[in-house]
Amino acid sequence: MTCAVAEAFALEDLIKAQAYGLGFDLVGITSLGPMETAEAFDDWVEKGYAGEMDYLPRGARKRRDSRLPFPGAASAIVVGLDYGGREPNGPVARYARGDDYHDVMTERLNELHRWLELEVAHPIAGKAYVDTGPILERDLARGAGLGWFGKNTNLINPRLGSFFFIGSLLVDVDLAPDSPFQTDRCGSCTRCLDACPTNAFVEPRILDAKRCISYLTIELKGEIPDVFHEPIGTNLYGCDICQDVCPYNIKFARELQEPAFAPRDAIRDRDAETLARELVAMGDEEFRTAFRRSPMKRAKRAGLARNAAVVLENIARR
Ligand code: B12
Ligand code: SF4
Ligand code: SF4
Repeated sequence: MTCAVAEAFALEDLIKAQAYGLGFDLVGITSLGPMETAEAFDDWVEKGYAGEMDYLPRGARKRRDSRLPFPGAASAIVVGLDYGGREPNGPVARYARGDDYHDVMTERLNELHRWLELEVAHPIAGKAYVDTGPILERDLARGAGLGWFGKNTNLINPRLGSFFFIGSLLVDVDLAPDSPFQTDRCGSCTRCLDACPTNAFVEPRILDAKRCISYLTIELKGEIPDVFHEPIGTNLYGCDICQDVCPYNIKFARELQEPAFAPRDAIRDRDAETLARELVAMGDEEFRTAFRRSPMKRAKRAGLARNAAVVLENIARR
């Protein structure tokens, strides 16, 4: 766009307008460089809190400095996409009920990239990341002004809560950065720490992932240790408890707007018992069809059947 109206606005404003137009709920810009929380990340890995997620220490060098994942990049356009915190609680965490957010957001960030090239009328080297590279995304998003690190470790926006995904477009253009989000708005609240059924928080903002239901039901490859069976309750895939109790979500969580994240047929309107029984009985082909483009594929059929068995054990115990 080279009309007089566009010339009256800074490129950063046009980028944000375009990103909102593409459906993102939050947009900010940050310069790339050494990450503020690099040391916290190293400590976390060193203490063994990453469990079996070997890709985290493997990418540590790049995670420490956001200029490294995409050499030549100078700025990040960081976006947030809401996934409907007002949706009812259920056996599958809200983030995983519809299409895979990696695909949905990467497509849109690529569209933003193409638009930017047209806008400046020359090629721009850049790459979209949505949990698809060695980036400390919450740190990047805080740097772009999107929110603060809650005691439950989630990035919280004061007007949206925390039920949003983070994505970024790294570009080789020096854009004027937004101010980082400076304040900690958790105050003396400890609701999330108190509500976690597996006591996964070692201290505020430090999560031992090995104890987190999200890790146990999604990332862990082997058997779930017995000690966690009962606390898992009816959480079949992921967990939203430490977000559900957060006052910022209670007040600001939104109705689901993004059709791509609407629950797919295979899980819609199922209580935990029905869904668990259906998953245990599912064959390979049926599983592939039911969970095509779903984040739930990550746990594979065997992982979901393992989780379902734990949930059924808990229901039988009632
Ligand atoms: C590994 C991982 C997990 C692991 C570990 C989570 C964790 N808290 O570390 C598991 C499998 C448990 C997990 C679970 C979930 N995840 Co996850 N996960 C990631 C991933 C791939 C890396 C996170 C990471 O680097 N962890 C290492 C620790 C050290 O970092 P951190 O917890 O993010 O903490 C940062 C800050 O809190 C701060 N910090 C740490 N210590 C301290 C101490 C002080 C004093 C201060 C001030 C700051 C501070 O620095 C850290 C590094 O930047 C990111 C994507 C990405 N590439 O970043 C998604 C990501 C963090 N996950 C996400 C989501 C949605 C979830 C779940 C909600 C899914 C669910 N419903 O089941 C849960 C939430 C559980 C929770 N309370 O965090 C979103 C979070 C969006 C948001 N608004 O925050 C992300 C950003 C993916 C995305 N692109 O949207 N996840
Ligand atoms: S996601 Fe669930 S298990 Fe994990 S820290 Fe939050 S409340 Fe605890
Ligand atoms: S529940 Fe309270 S302490 Fe936890 S993240 Fe929300 S405001 Fe912060």
